[in-house]
Amino acid sequence: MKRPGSSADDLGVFFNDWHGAVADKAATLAAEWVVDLEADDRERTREAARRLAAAGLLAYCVPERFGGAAVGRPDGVDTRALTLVREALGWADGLLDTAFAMQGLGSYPITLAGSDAQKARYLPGVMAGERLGAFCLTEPEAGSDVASMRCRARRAGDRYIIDGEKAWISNAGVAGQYVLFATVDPEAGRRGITAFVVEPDDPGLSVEPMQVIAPHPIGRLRFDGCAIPAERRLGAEGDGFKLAMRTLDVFRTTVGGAALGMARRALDEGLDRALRRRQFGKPIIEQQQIAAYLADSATELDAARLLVFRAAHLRDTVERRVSTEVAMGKLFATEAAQRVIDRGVQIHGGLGVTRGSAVERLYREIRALRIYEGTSEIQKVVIAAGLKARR
Ligand code: COS
Repeated sequence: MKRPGSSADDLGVFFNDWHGAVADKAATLAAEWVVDLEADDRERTREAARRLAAAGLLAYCVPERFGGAAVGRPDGVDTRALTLVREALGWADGLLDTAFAMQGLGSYPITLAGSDAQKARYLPGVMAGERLGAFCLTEPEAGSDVASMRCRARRAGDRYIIDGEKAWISNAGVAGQYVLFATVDPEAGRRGITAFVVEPDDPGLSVEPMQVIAPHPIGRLRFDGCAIPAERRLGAEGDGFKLAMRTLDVFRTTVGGAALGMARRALDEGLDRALRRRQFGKPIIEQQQIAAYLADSATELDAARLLVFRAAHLRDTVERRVSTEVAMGKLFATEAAQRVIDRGVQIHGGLGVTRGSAVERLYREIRALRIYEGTSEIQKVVIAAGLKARR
C-alpha cells in the first residue's frame, strides 16, 4: 500500500511530535482511501466525512476546549495540523481533501464568533462527520470583491429575513449547516457584512447543483424570504467581513497544504513512470528533458513546502496578522503545483490525458485551488498591501 510522504518527516523545524502523530494518522487514511470515480459525488462526500471522523481527523477542526482535539493558540486551531492533514489528503483524492476542508472552513467562524449555544449545537456534528459544513461568501456578481455582496439580511423582530443568491458553494445540497455571509446594509460596504448559520430545512432556501471540472457536491443557493431565528447570527452585525478574513488566514494556508499533496503525488507518479517507461532503448528518465522536468518539480515542491509551513508556523506562534505570508504560501504552492502536475501529465504522454490515470485526475483537481479562497491575483493584492503597510 503506497503512503504519502509528509512535510512532518523532514521539516522538523516547523513541527513538534504531536504534529508528526497527526500527519501519520492522515497518511494512513490517505493510503487506505480508494478513489471511486464512478460513485455518486454526494455519497462519496458523506463516506469521506464518515472516514475522516473515524480516523479522528475532524477533531482537529475544533479546539480542545470545545470538545475537539486541536491544541495551541487561544482560538485553539492548529494551522500546521490542518495543513499537514490536507497535504496527505490532497495526495490521495481531491474530493477527500475537500470534504475535510469544508468541515474546517464551514465551522471555524462558529468557533471564532459563535455563542456557547451555537458551538454546542453545531460543533459536535462537525467532528462526527454527520453535519457537513459550508462557507457561503461568493455570489454570482461578488467574488474577489466581497464587500459588493448583495445577499441581504433584514431584521424583523426576533428573526432575520434573507434574500439573495450565493454561488460555487461546496457541499450545497449535502450540508447540515451553511455559514452565510450577508449584508444588513448594502450601502455600508464591508461594514454591513454579517455572518449567520442557515440550516438546510429553513423555509425559503433552495439549492441548484453546479458541475465543475473536478466533480464534488457544489451549487447555487437561493434565499427567497428565508426566515431564520435572530440567535443564528454569528457575532455582531457588521463583523462578518473580518470574520471571513480571519477564517481565510487559516484556510488559505491549508489550501497550500492540499496543493503540496497534489504536487507530491504528481511527482511520485512522474518519477515512477520515468523509471519504468522505456523509449529509444532506455528508461525515459535518462532523457535530459525528462530528468529536468523532475528536477524542476522537486525543487519547486520543496520551495512551496517551506513557504506554506512558514505561514502555518507563524499563524500558530505569533500574535500579529500574517496575511502576507499566508498569501505568499497559497500563491506559490498552488501555482507551483499546477506546473508540477502539468509536467507529470507530460511525462505520462497519452496516459496522462486518459481518464482513470492519477495525473489526469490531479490535472483537473488542482485548477480550482488557484481560484478558490482568493484567486492568485487577490493573493498578490494582499502581498502588495502588506509591503505597503511595512513602509
Ligand atoms: N484578519 C483580521 N482583519 C482583517 C483581515 C484579516 N486577515 N484582513 C482584513 N482585515 C480588516 C482590516 O484590518 C480592515 O479593518 P479596519 O476597517 O478596522 O481598518 C478591514 O478588514 C478591511 O481590510 P482591507 O482594507 O485590507 O480590505 P479590502 O476591502 O481592501 O479587501 C481583499 C481585501 C481584496 C483582500 C478581500 O476582499 C479579499 O480577500 N477578497 C477575496 C475574497 C475571497 O477569498 N473569496 C473567495 C471566497 S471563499 S471560496
